Amino acid sequence: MKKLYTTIALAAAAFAANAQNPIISSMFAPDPAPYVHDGKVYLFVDHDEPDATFYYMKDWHIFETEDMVNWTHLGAQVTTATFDWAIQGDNAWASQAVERNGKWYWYLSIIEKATRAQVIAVAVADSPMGPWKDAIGGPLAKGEGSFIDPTVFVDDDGRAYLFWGNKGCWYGELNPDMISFKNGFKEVPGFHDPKCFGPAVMKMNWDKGEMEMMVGYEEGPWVMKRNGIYYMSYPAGGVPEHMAYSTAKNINGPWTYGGKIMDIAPNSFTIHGGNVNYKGHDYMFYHSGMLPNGNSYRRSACVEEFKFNADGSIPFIPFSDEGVAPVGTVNPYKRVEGETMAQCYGIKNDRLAGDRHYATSIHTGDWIRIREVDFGTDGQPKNLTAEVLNVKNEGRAEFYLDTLYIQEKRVRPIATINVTPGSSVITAPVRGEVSGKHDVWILFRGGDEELFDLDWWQFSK
Ligand code: FUB
Repeated sequence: MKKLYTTIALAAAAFAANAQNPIISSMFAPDPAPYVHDGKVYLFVDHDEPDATFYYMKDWHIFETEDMVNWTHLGAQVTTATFDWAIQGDNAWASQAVERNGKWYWYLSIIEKATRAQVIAVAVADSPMGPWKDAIGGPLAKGEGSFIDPTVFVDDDGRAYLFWGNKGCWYGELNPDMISFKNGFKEVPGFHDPKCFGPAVMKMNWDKGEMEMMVGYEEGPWVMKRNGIYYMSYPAGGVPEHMAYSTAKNINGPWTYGGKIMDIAPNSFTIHGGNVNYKGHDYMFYHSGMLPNGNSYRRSACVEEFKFNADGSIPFIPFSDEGVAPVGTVNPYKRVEGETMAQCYGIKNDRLAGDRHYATSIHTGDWIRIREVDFGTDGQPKNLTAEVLNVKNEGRAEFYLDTLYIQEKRVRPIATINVTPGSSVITAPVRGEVSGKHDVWILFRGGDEELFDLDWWQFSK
Protein backbone atom coordinates (compact mmCIF):
# COMPACT_ATOMS: atom_id res chain seq x y z
CA MET A 1 0.00 0.00 0.00
CA LYS A 2 2.94 2.33 0.71
CA LYS A 3 3.90 1.95 -2.96
CA LEU A 4 0.44 3.13 -4.01
CA TYR A 5 0.69 6.24 -1.82
CA THR A 6 4.14 7.03 -3.19
CA THR A 7 2.82 6.66 -6.74
CA ILE A 8 -0.10 8.96 -6.01
CA ALA A 9 2.18 11.51 -4.32
CA LEU A 10 4.52 11.51 -7.32
CA ALA A 11 1.61 11.87 -9.72
CA ALA A 12 0.25 14.79 -7.69
CA ALA A 13 3.71 16.37 -7.55
CA ALA A 14 4.11 15.95 -11.32
CA PHE A 15 1.81 18.94 -11.57
CA ALA A 16 3.48 21.30 -9.08
CA ALA A 17 1.22 22.53 -6.28
CA ASN A 18 -0.47 25.36 -8.14
CA ALA A 19 0.39 24.37 -11.71
CA GLN A 20 -2.57 25.06 -13.90
CA ASN A 21 -0.95 25.07 -17.34
CA PRO A 22 -1.86 23.16 -19.43
CA ILE A 23 -5.45 23.92 -18.41
CA ILE A 24 -6.81 20.74 -20.03
CA SER A 25 -5.11 17.62 -18.64
CA SER A 26 -7.79 14.98 -19.42
CA MET A 27 -6.79 14.92 -23.11
CA PHE A 28 -4.37 16.58 -25.52
CA ALA A 29 -6.35 19.67 -26.57
CA PRO A 30 -4.32 21.92 -28.92
CA ASP A 31 -5.10 25.00 -31.03
CA PRO A 32 -7.39 26.57 -28.38
CA ALA A 33 -10.02 28.99 -29.72
CA PRO A 34 -11.80 30.75 -26.82
CA TYR A 35 -15.22 32.37 -27.24
CA VAL A 36 -17.07 34.39 -24.60
CA HIS A 37 -20.85 33.98 -24.65
CA ASP A 38 -23.60 34.36 -22.09
CA GLY A 39 -21.26 34.65 -19.07
CA LYS A 40 -19.07 31.68 -20.00
CA VAL A 41 -15.84 31.08 -21.86
CA TYR A 42 -16.17 28.27 -24.39
CA LEU A 43 -12.95 26.69 -25.61
CA PHE A 44 -13.01 25.02 -29.03
CA VAL A 45 -10.05 22.68 -29.52
CA ASP A 46 -8.87 19.91 -31.76
CA HIS A 47 -7.43 16.72 -30.34
CA ASP A 48 -3.98 15.13 -30.48
CA GLU A 49 -4.05 11.38 -29.90
CA PRO A 50 -2.08 10.03 -26.87
CA ASP A 51 0.37 8.08 -29.05
CA ALA A 52 0.55 10.54 -31.97
CA THR A 53 3.69 10.93 -34.05
CA PHE A 54 2.09 13.53 -36.36
CA TYR A 55 -1.17 15.52 -36.45
CA TYR A 56 -3.36 12.44 -36.90
CA MET A 57 -6.47 14.09 -35.52
CA LYS A 58 -10.02 12.77 -35.65
CA ASP A 59 -12.33 15.09 -33.72
CA TRP A 60 -12.91 18.53 -32.25
CA HIS A 61 -13.99 19.07 -28.63
CA ILE A 62 -15.53 21.87 -26.57
CA PHE A 63 -14.86 22.89 -22.96
CA GLU A 64 -16.45 25.66 -20.90
CA THR A 65 -15.66 27.60 -17.73
CA GLU A 66 -17.15 30.33 -15.57
CA ASP A 67 -14.13 30.73 -13.29
CA MET A 68 -11.12 30.34 -15.65
CA VAL A 69 -9.63 27.49 -13.58
CA ASN A 70 -12.20 24.66 -13.69
CA TRP A 71 -13.08 23.50 -17.21
CA THR A 72 -16.02 21.24 -18.10
CA HIS A 73 -15.75 18.94 -21.10
CA LEU A 74 -18.76 19.34 -23.41
CA GLY A 75 -17.90 16.46 -25.72
CA ALA A 76 -16.49 15.66 -29.13
CA GLN A 77 -19.25 17.53 -30.89
CA VAL A 78 -17.79 17.48 -34.40
CA THR A 79 -15.68 14.74 -36.01
CA THR A 80 -14.39 14.16 -39.52
CA ALA A 81 -17.56 12.02 -39.99
CA THR A 82 -19.61 15.26 -39.85
CA PHE A 83 -18.25 15.93 -43.36
CA ASP A 84 -18.79 12.90 -45.60
CA TRP A 85 -16.78 14.54 -48.42
CA ALA A 86 -13.64 14.78 -46.24
CA ILE A 87 -10.84 12.33 -45.46
CA GLN A 88 -12.05 10.36 -42.44
CA GLY A 89 -10.25 9.89 -39.12
CA ASP A 90 -7.38 12.26 -39.87
CA ASN A 91 -6.41 15.91 -40.39
CA ALA A 92 -9.02 17.41 -38.02
CA TRP A 93 -6.89 20.52 -37.45
CA ALA A 94 -7.34 24.00 -35.95
CA SER A 95 -10.74 25.67 -35.77
CA GLN A 96 -12.74 28.58 -34.35
CA ALA A 97 -16.46 29.06 -33.62
CA VAL A 98 -18.82 31.99 -33.20
CA GLU A 99 -22.49 32.53 -32.30
CA ARG A 100 -24.60 34.68 -34.63
CA ASN A 101 -28.35 35.32 -34.34
CA GLY A 102 -28.88 32.22 -32.20
CA LYS A 103 -26.90 29.87 -34.44
CA TRP A 104 -23.35 28.61 -33.85
CA TYR A 105 -20.88 28.38 -36.73
CA TRP A 106 -17.72 26.31 -36.33
CA TYR A 107 -15.02 26.80 -38.99
CA LEU A 108 -12.56 23.91 -39.24
CA SER A 109 -9.45 22.74 -41.12
CA ILE A 110 -9.95 19.46 -42.96
CA ILE A 111 -8.84 17.62 -46.12
CA GLU A 112 -11.18 17.13 -49.08
CA LYS A 113 -11.25 13.43 -50.06
CA ALA A 114 -11.56 13.93 -53.83
CA THR A 115 -8.65 16.36 -54.24
CA ARG A 116 -6.62 15.86 -51.02
CA ALA A 117 -6.66 19.66 -50.75
CA GLN A 118 -6.52 21.35 -47.35
CA VAL A 119 -9.80 23.24 -47.17
CA ILE A 120 -12.01 25.09 -44.70
CA ALA A 121 -15.28 23.41 -43.62
CA VAL A 122 -18.12 24.90 -41.58
CA ALA A 123 -20.51 23.16 -39.19
CA VAL A 124 -23.66 24.73 -37.77
CA ALA A 125 -25.72 24.09 -34.62
CA ASP A 126 -28.32 25.72 -32.40
CA SER A 127 -26.08 25.38 -29.35
CA PRO A 128 -22.51 24.28 -28.55
CA MET A 129 -23.98 20.93 -27.41
CA GLY A 130 -25.13 20.34 -30.97
CA PRO A 131 -26.21 18.48 -32.92
CA TRP A 132 -23.66 20.01 -35.31
CA LYS A 133 -24.29 19.51 -39.02
CA ASP A 134 -22.22 20.08 -42.14
CA ALA A 135 -23.50 23.53 -43.18
CA ILE A 136 -22.73 23.33 -46.90
CA GLY A 137 -22.02 19.76 -48.04
CA GLY A 138 -18.56 20.76 -49.32
CA PRO A 139 -15.69 23.16 -48.55
CA LEU A 140 -16.39 26.81 -47.71
CA ALA A 141 -12.91 27.87 -48.88
CA LYS A 142 -10.67 25.94 -51.26
CA GLY A 143 -7.79 27.16 -53.40
CA GLU A 144 -4.08 27.22 -54.13
CA GLY A 145 -2.11 27.01 -50.91
CA SER A 146 -2.48 25.63 -47.42
CA PHE A 147 -6.04 26.49 -46.45
CA ILE A 148 -5.97 25.71 -42.72
CA ASP A 149 -6.49 27.49 -39.39
CA PRO A 150 -9.61 29.63 -39.89
CA THR A 151 -10.39 32.58 -37.60
CA VAL A 152 -13.81 34.25 -37.74
CA PHE A 153 -14.38 37.85 -36.75
CA VAL A 154 -17.66 39.80 -36.51
CA ASP A 155 -17.13 43.58 -36.66
CA ASP A 156 -19.10 46.21 -34.70
CA ASP A 157 -21.15 46.95 -37.82
CA GLY A 158 -22.23 43.28 -38.01
CA ARG A 159 -20.04 42.42 -41.03
CA ALA A 160 -18.26 39.10 -40.57
CA TYR A 161 -14.89 38.02 -41.97
CA LEU A 162 -12.98 34.76 -42.20
CA PHE A 163 -9.15 34.72 -42.30
CA TRP A 164 -6.99 31.59 -42.64
CA GLY A 165 -3.81 30.08 -44.03
CA ASN A 166 -0.38 28.57 -43.56
CA LYS A 167 2.54 30.38 -45.29
CA GLY A 168 -0.11 32.57 -46.84
CA CYS A 169 -3.05 34.46 -45.38
CA TRP A 170 -6.36 34.81 -47.16
CA TYR A 171 -9.59 36.47 -46.12
CA GLY A 172 -13.09 37.18 -47.30
CA GLU A 173 -16.22 38.86 -46.02
CA LEU A 174 -18.94 36.38 -45.12
CA ASN A 175 -22.54 36.88 -46.11
CA PRO A 176 -25.03 37.23 -43.22
CA ASP A 177 -25.71 33.46 -43.64
CA MET A 178 -22.11 32.94 -42.35
CA ILE A 179 -21.61 30.04 -44.77
CA SER A 180 -20.77 31.83 -48.03
CA PHE A 181 -18.54 34.72 -49.13
CA LYS A 182 -19.97 38.04 -50.27
CA ASN A 183 -17.29 38.69 -52.92
CA GLY A 184 -15.06 35.63 -52.82
CA PHE A 185 -11.75 35.79 -50.97
CA LYS A 186 -8.20 37.02 -51.61
CA GLU A 187 -4.74 37.24 -50.09
CA VAL A 188 -4.44 39.71 -47.22
CA PRO A 189 -2.97 42.98 -48.63
CA GLY A 190 0.75 43.43 -47.89
CA PHE A 191 1.17 39.78 -46.99
CA HIS A 192 4.68 39.54 -48.50
CA ASP A 193 5.92 42.74 -46.82
CA PRO A 194 7.99 42.20 -43.63
CA LYS A 195 6.77 45.61 -42.41
CA CYS A 196 3.27 44.09 -42.33
CA PHE A 197 3.87 40.48 -41.24
CA GLY A 198 7.28 40.35 -39.62
CA PRO A 199 10.95 39.86 -40.43
CA ALA A 200 11.57 37.41 -43.27
CA VAL A 201 13.03 33.98 -42.50
CA MET A 202 14.01 30.99 -44.66
CA LYS A 203 11.11 28.52 -44.83
CA MET A 204 10.21 25.51 -46.89
CA ASN A 205 7.70 26.42 -49.61
CA TRP A 206 5.87 23.09 -49.90
CA ASP A 207 4.13 24.15 -53.13
CA LYS A 208 7.49 24.74 -54.85
CA GLY A 209 9.35 22.08 -52.86
CA GLU A 210 12.21 24.49 -52.04
CA MET A 211 13.41 26.80 -49.28
CA GLU A 212 12.69 30.47 -49.73
CA MET A 213 12.67 33.73 -47.78
CA MET A 214 9.19 34.45 -46.45
CA VAL A 215 7.62 36.91 -44.02
CA GLY A 216 7.49 35.98 -40.33
CA TYR A 217 3.78 35.01 -40.39
CA GLU A 218 3.51 31.22 -40.46
CA GLU A 219 -0.13 30.16 -39.82
CA GLY A 220 -2.97 30.25 -37.28
CA PRO A 221 -4.30 33.84 -37.57
CA TRP A 222 -6.52 35.20 -34.77
CA VAL A 223 -8.38 38.43 -35.60
CA MET A 224 -10.01 40.69 -32.99
CA LYS A 225 -10.74 44.38 -32.46
CA ARG A 226 -10.13 46.66 -29.51
CA ASN A 227 -10.69 50.43 -29.29
CA GLY A 228 -11.12 50.72 -33.06
CA ILE A 229 -7.86 48.87 -33.86
CA TYR A 230 -7.84 45.47 -35.60
CA TYR A 231 -5.35 42.95 -34.23
CA MET A 232 -4.11 39.81 -35.91
CA SER A 233 -1.93 37.51 -33.80
CA TYR A 234 -0.28 34.47 -35.38
CA PRO A 235 2.44 31.83 -35.00
CA ALA A 236 5.55 33.28 -36.68
CA GLY A 237 9.24 32.90 -37.42
CA GLY A 238 9.12 29.52 -39.18
CA VAL A 239 9.27 26.32 -37.18
CA PRO A 240 9.73 26.39 -34.20
CA GLU A 241 7.08 29.08 -34.01
CA HIS A 242 6.75 31.97 -31.62
CA MET A 243 3.64 34.19 -31.42
CA ALA A 244 3.66 37.64 -33.07
CA TYR A 245 1.02 40.18 -34.07
CA SER A 246 0.11 42.94 -36.51
CA THR A 247 -2.44 45.74 -36.30
CA ALA A 248 -4.54 47.68 -38.81
CA LYS A 249 -6.93 50.61 -38.77
CA ASN A 250 -9.05 48.91 -41.42
CA ILE A 251 -10.00 45.24 -41.68
CA ASN A 252 -8.74 45.35 -45.29
CA GLY A 253 -5.30 46.55 -44.12
CA PRO A 254 -2.67 47.76 -44.41
CA TRP A 255 -1.39 45.69 -41.49
CA THR A 256 1.65 46.81 -39.48
CA TYR A 257 3.91 44.29 -37.76
CA GLY A 258 3.73 44.80 -33.98
CA GLY A 259 6.40 42.38 -32.69
CA LYS A 260 6.80 39.11 -30.85
CA ILE A 261 4.31 38.49 -28.02
CA MET A 262 5.13 34.92 -26.96
CA ASP A 263 8.20 32.74 -27.13
CA ILE A 264 8.47 29.28 -28.66
CA ALA A 265 6.01 27.14 -26.67
CA PRO A 266 7.44 24.81 -24.04
CA ASN A 267 8.06 21.36 -25.56
CA SER A 268 6.19 22.13 -28.82
CA PHE A 269 7.45 23.54 -32.11
CA THR A 270 4.01 24.90 -32.93
CA ILE A 271 2.11 27.50 -30.95
CA HIS A 272 -1.46 28.52 -31.73
CA GLY A 273 -4.23 30.37 -29.90
CA GLY A 274 -6.03 33.63 -29.42
CA ASN A 275 -7.17 36.16 -26.86
CA VAL A 276 -10.46 37.18 -25.21
CA ASN A 277 -11.59 39.57 -22.52
CA TYR A 278 -13.64 37.90 -19.76
CA LYS A 279 -14.90 39.45 -16.52
CA GLY A 280 -12.60 42.45 -17.13
CA HIS A 281 -9.43 40.40 -17.67
CA ASP A 282 -7.50 39.87 -20.92
CA TYR A 283 -6.38 36.32 -21.54
CA MET A 284 -4.09 34.84 -24.19
CA PHE A 285 -4.62 31.15 -24.94
CA TYR A 286 -1.94 28.99 -26.61
CA HIS A 287 -0.77 25.40 -26.47
CA SER A 288 2.35 23.67 -25.12
CA GLY A 289 3.63 20.09 -25.01
CA MET A 290 3.90 20.16 -21.22
CA LEU A 291 1.40 17.48 -20.20
CA PRO A 292 3.00 14.18 -19.11
CA ASN A 293 3.88 12.28 -22.33
CA GLY A 294 3.48 15.54 -24.26
CA ASN A 295 5.49 16.75 -27.26
CA SER A 296 4.97 18.66 -30.52
CA TYR A 297 2.25 16.23 -31.62
CA ARG A 298 0.69 15.85 -28.13
CA ARG A 299 -0.13 19.41 -27.14
CA SER A 300 -2.67 20.94 -24.80
CA ALA A 301 -4.25 24.33 -24.14
CA CYS A 302 -2.68 26.85 -21.75
CA VAL A 303 -3.68 30.40 -20.76
CA GLU A 304 -1.96 33.56 -19.44
CA GLU A 305 -3.47 36.82 -18.27
CA PHE A 306 -1.98 40.01 -19.77
CA LYS A 307 -2.67 43.75 -19.94
CA PHE A 308 -2.60 45.77 -23.15
CA ASN A 309 -0.06 48.61 -23.01
CA ALA A 310 -1.45 52.16 -22.70
CA ASP A 311 -0.80 52.76 -26.43
CA GLY A 312 -2.84 49.64 -27.34
CA SER A 313 0.18 47.47 -28.16
CA ILE A 314 0.33 43.88 -26.87
CA PRO A 315 3.17 43.28 -24.38
CA PHE A 316 5.47 40.27 -24.46
CA ILE A 317 3.56 37.60 -22.49
CA PRO A 318 5.75 35.15 -20.54
CA PHE A 319 4.74 31.52 -20.02
CA SER A 320 3.83 30.40 -16.51
CA ASP A 321 3.18 27.06 -14.83
CA GLU A 322 0.60 28.71 -12.55
CA GLY A 323 -1.74 29.93 -15.29
CA VAL A 324 -4.40 32.40 -14.21
CA ALA A 325 -6.20 33.28 -10.97
CA PRO A 326 -9.79 32.10 -10.44
CA VAL A 327 -12.55 34.61 -11.24
CA GLY A 328 -15.41 32.56 -9.78
CA THR A 329 -16.21 29.65 -7.48
CA VAL A 330 -17.82 26.21 -7.70
CA ASN A 331 -21.04 25.61 -5.73
CA PRO A 332 -20.77 22.08 -4.26
CA TYR A 333 -24.49 22.10 -3.36
CA LYS A 334 -25.34 22.02 -7.06
CA ARG A 335 -24.54 19.13 -9.39
CA VAL A 336 -20.85 19.26 -10.37
CA GLU A 337 -20.01 17.25 -13.47
CA GLY A 338 -17.40 14.47 -13.17
CA GLU A 339 -15.76 16.05 -16.22
CA THR A 340 -15.41 19.45 -14.47
CA MET A 341 -11.84 19.86 -13.26
CA ALA A 342 -8.86 22.15 -12.87
CA GLN A 343 -6.43 19.26 -13.19
CA CYS A 344 -6.43 15.50 -13.26
CA TYR A 345 -4.11 12.55 -13.43
CA GLY A 346 -4.91 9.42 -15.45
CA ILE A 347 -8.48 10.52 -16.24
CA LYS A 348 -9.80 10.77 -19.80
CA ASN A 349 -12.84 12.34 -21.45
CA ASP A 350 -15.49 10.44 -23.35
CA ARG A 351 -15.54 11.08 -27.11
CA LEU A 352 -19.30 11.48 -27.48
CA ALA A 353 -21.47 14.17 -29.03
CA GLY A 354 -24.74 15.11 -27.29
CA ASP A 355 -25.09 16.41 -23.76
CA ARG A 356 -24.16 13.52 -21.45
CA HIS A 357 -20.45 13.41 -20.64
CA TYR A 358 -18.36 11.88 -17.88
CA ALA A 359 -14.85 11.25 -16.55
CA THR A 360 -13.61 7.89 -17.77
CA SER A 361 -10.55 5.57 -17.87
CA ILE A 362 -10.46 5.71 -14.05
CA HIS A 363 -7.88 3.50 -12.35
CA THR A 364 -6.45 3.19 -8.82
CA GLY A 365 -4.28 6.23 -8.03
CA ASP A 366 -5.95 8.53 -10.56
CA TRP A 367 -7.25 11.83 -9.24
CA ILE A 368 -9.26 14.92 -10.11
CA ARG A 369 -8.70 18.37 -8.58
CA ILE A 370 -11.48 20.98 -8.54
CA ARG A 371 -10.43 24.45 -7.38
CA GLU A 372 -12.32 27.19 -5.49
CA VAL A 373 -15.12 25.00 -4.19
CA ASP A 374 -17.10 27.25 -1.85
CA PHE A 375 -18.94 25.36 0.92
CA GLY A 376 -20.01 28.69 2.50
CA THR A 377 -20.31 29.32 6.20
CA ASP A 378 -24.01 28.70 6.56
CA GLY A 379 -24.27 25.11 7.81
CA GLN A 380 -22.32 21.92 7.27
CA PRO A 381 -22.56 19.50 4.35
CA LYS A 382 -24.11 16.31 5.68
CA ASN A 383 -24.02 14.00 2.68
CA LEU A 384 -22.22 13.56 -0.60
CA THR A 385 -24.06 12.00 -3.54
CA ALA A 386 -22.40 10.86 -6.77
CA GLU A 387 -23.54 9.03 -9.87
CA VAL A 388 -21.22 6.51 -11.47
CA LEU A 389 -21.64 4.79 -14.84
CA ASN A 390 -20.26 1.75 -16.61
CA VAL A 391 -19.01 0.07 -13.42
CA LYS A 392 -16.34 -2.40 -14.45
CA ASN A 393 -14.87 -3.20 -11.05
CA GLU A 394 -15.62 -2.24 -7.47
CA GLY A 395 -13.66 0.63 -6.02
CA ARG A 396 -14.14 3.98 -4.37
CA ALA A 397 -13.96 7.70 -4.93
CA GLU A 398 -12.46 9.41 -1.89
CA PHE A 399 -13.13 13.16 -1.55
CA TYR A 400 -10.40 15.25 0.19
CA LEU A 401 -10.05 18.94 0.99
CA ASP A 402 -7.02 20.91 -0.27
CA THR A 403 -4.52 18.05 -0.46
CA LEU A 404 -4.14 14.30 -0.54
CA TYR A 405 -1.07 14.46 1.68
CA ILE A 406 0.45 16.39 4.54
CA GLN A 407 4.17 15.70 4.89
CA GLU A 408 3.78 12.45 3.00
CA LYS A 409 1.02 11.23 5.32
CA ARG A 410 -2.33 10.64 3.77
CA VAL A 411 -5.03 12.90 5.20
CA ARG A 412 -8.50 11.58 5.91
CA PRO A 413 -11.12 11.89 3.18
CA ILE A 414 -14.21 13.94 4.10
CA ALA A 415 -16.41 11.43 2.27
CA THR A 416 -16.02 8.15 0.39
CA ILE A 417 -18.27 6.91 -2.40
CA ASN A 418 -18.09 3.10 -2.37
CA VAL A 419 -18.87 1.62 -5.76
CA THR A 420 -19.90 -1.98 -6.35
CA PRO A 421 -21.03 -3.70 -9.56
CA GLY A 422 -24.49 -2.38 -10.45
CA SER A 423 -23.98 0.90 -8.51
CA SER A 424 -25.46 4.05 -9.93
CA VAL A 425 -26.41 6.90 -7.55
CA ILE A 426 -24.58 6.55 -4.23
CA THR A 427 -24.84 8.69 -1.08
CA ALA A 428 -22.23 8.79 1.71
CA PRO A 429 -21.96 10.77 4.97
CA VAL A 430 -19.54 13.70 5.32
CA ARG A 431 -17.00 13.50 8.18
CA GLY A 432 -15.48 16.48 10.02
CA GLU A 433 -16.14 20.19 9.76
CA VAL A 434 -16.34 21.62 6.28
CA SER A 435 -16.86 25.30 5.45
CA GLY A 436 -15.38 28.05 3.31
CA LYS A 437 -13.40 27.75 0.08
CA HIS A 438 -11.32 24.68 -0.68
CA ASP A 439 -9.80 22.65 -3.45
CA VAL A 440 -11.63 19.32 -3.65
CA TRP A 441 -9.46 16.35 -4.66
CA ILE A 442 -11.12 13.10 -5.72
CA LEU A 443 -8.80 10.09 -5.38
CA PHE A 444 -9.89 6.80 -6.96
CA ARG A 445 -8.93 3.48 -5.42
CA GLY A 446 -9.68 -0.18 -6.06
CA GLY A 447 -7.91 -3.07 -7.76
CA ASP A 448 -5.58 -3.16 -10.73
CA GLU A 449 -8.19 -2.92 -13.48
CA GLU A 450 -10.29 0.01 -14.73
CA LEU A 451 -12.93 0.92 -12.12
CA PHE A 452 -15.96 2.97 -13.28
CA ASP A 453 -16.91 6.29 -14.90
CA LEU A 454 -17.90 9.36 -12.85
CA ASP A 455 -20.92 11.31 -14.08
CA TRP A 456 -21.52 13.93 -11.34
CA TRP A 457 -21.32 14.67 -7.61
CA GLN A 458 -23.09 17.03 -5.21
CA PHE A 459 -23.00 17.78 -1.48
CA SER A 460 -26.16 18.36 0.55
CA LYS A 461 -26.80 19.89 3.98
O1 FUB B 1 -2.95 21.11 -34.93
C1 FUB B 1 -2.58 20.93 -36.27
C2 FUB B 1 -1.87 22.15 -36.79
O2 FUB B 1 -0.72 22.43 -35.99
C3 FUB B 1 -2.66 23.43 -36.73
O3 FUB B 1 -3.66 23.52 -37.70
C4 FUB B 1 -1.57 24.42 -36.82
O4 FUB B 1 -1.92 25.73 -36.50
C5 FUB B 1 -0.57 23.84 -35.85
O5 FUB B 1 -0.87 24.20 -34.53
